[in-house]
Amino acid sequence: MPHFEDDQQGDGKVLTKTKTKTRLARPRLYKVLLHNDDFTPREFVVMVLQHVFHMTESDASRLMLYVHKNGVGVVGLYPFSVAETKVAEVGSLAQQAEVPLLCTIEPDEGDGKGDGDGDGSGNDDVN
Ligand code: TYC
Repeated sequence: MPHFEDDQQGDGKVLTKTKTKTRLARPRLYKVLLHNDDFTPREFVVMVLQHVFHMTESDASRLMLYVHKNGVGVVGLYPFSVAETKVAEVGSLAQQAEVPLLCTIEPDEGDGKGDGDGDGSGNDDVN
């Protein structure tokens, strides 16, 4: 039974409002990794990074040298479909040029703080 004071219109009817919160989960991101090899020319790697990932020549050269030294490096973080397309583009350029340049995808496990479920709770628990 509604309380007397809830009848703000004085017509015997009580209005109730329902608020619905809709939160979208943060889209999962994927790392695009570039792998070193002993055969692909440095200039070719730089050209691919500029063409496929829209890097400047100096950023592309820096990343190419990092991968050359360390064996692998992260080119960028992308939603899955974008990451997949870029990896395919690199693969197709490498195949045309007959070089073994390898690019792969790996899920971004994020900052280690969780919250991949997008609820702002700081964990990935199912609510
Ligand atoms: N290591 C190659 C060379 O010395 C250059 C290279 C760099 C190849 C980065 C692949 O992802 C790569 N010619």
